Amino acid sequence: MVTFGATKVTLLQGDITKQSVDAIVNAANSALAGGGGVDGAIHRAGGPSIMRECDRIRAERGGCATGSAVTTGAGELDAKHVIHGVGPIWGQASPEESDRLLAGVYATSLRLAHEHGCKSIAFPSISTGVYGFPIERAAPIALATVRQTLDDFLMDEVRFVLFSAGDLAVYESALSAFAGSS
Ligand code: AR6
Repeated sequence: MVTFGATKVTLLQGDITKQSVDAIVNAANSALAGGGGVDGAIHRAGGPSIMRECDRIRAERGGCATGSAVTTGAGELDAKHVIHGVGPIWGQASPEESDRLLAGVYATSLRLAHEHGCKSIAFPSISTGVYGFPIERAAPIALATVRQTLDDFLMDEVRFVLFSAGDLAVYESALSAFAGSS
């Protein structure tokens, strides 16, 4: 088992909508309009109440900026909250700015989870599907940002739920670089 300080860090291959955690993170778009990939799966499994809350946030605040995140309830999911993070679309900004925006999603998600009293959180691999961010570049950013942000917003468990065996292998390799250095 890998720990970042007092936090258990778990990698697994699976479907994030099946996770039993306090907060499930969605890979959303800035309009919070739903879509395919993990976003579609979360809205399908969680039911219409999540989109109703997204509609309200869009009406009140115009959605969510890239690099940030917003929180809704989790509908029928086995979680208390869904945190909708908006990752960068690869190629729209410089690689360095894209790195910064991706890190912002992970850091903001942990802060929001902490503010809502969550002790466990599950992340998908944000931006590495339709948004095209190379996963070999994204995985170390996700892990490093989480490790750093946990200093301020402690969790009992952070779970990374990877959809494919290949994606899991990339995260395992990135995590092994952190193992033992917590
Ligand atoms: N559980 C865990 N991971 C999943 C699941 C699932 N059920 N389904 C897909 N993935 P993507 P993005 C993985 O495209 O790149 C949407 O249309 C997937 O294999 O979902 O941030 C939104 O509305 C990939 O590794 O998110 C946005 O418009 C990872 O989740 C846009 O896509 C992220 O892929 C966001 O693009």
